[in-house]
Amino acid sequence: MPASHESAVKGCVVEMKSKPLVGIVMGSDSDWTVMEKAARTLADLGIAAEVRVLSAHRTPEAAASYAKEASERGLRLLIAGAGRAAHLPGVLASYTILPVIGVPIDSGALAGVDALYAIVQMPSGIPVASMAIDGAQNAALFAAEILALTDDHLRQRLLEFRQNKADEVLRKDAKLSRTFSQDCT
Ligand code: RP5
Repeated sequence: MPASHESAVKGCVVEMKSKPLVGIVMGSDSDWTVMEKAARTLADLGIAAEVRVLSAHRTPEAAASYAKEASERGLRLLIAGAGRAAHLPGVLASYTILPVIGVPIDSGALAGVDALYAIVQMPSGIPVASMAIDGAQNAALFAAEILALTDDHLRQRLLEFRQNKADEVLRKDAKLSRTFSQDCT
């Protein structure tokens, strides 16, 4: 990673040396175990991010102010994770025209299907891109793909990420097929 992109995720804080481009927002600190994957992936790709806990229901005014000010503060994208009646991504999207990527969180009784429906079924006119249940890593990668449209270095890092994933699968394939053929002889 280039020195200018040095980063570290420590607890609930993503330390970056440059100004945050992505706001990672979640409805509760109980969402952090899932949303941490988004923070780590952005950090690995050298994308500066900030992390906030803001609730559409418990702190609606703070959530609205955050979304209203996000663009002028220099943020380019929001990733919003929430569980249960997961209105946070939609509420943020209603106050900004920055792209909002929603992460439905499995927070119990309905295993995240409640949050998935709440996030994916936005009324037309106010879009939210919904990831899979607990799909925080893909949210970060999707954000990176959008940012890479205007950043060739980031595009290169994403291509390397893809290649590493492919190499990992090829290694696993080779290992498993070797083990299987040995077991069968
Ligand atoms: C949602 O309710 C949050 O996003 C979280 O997923 C869920 C439970 O929140 P806590 O009761 O753990 O704070 O608003």
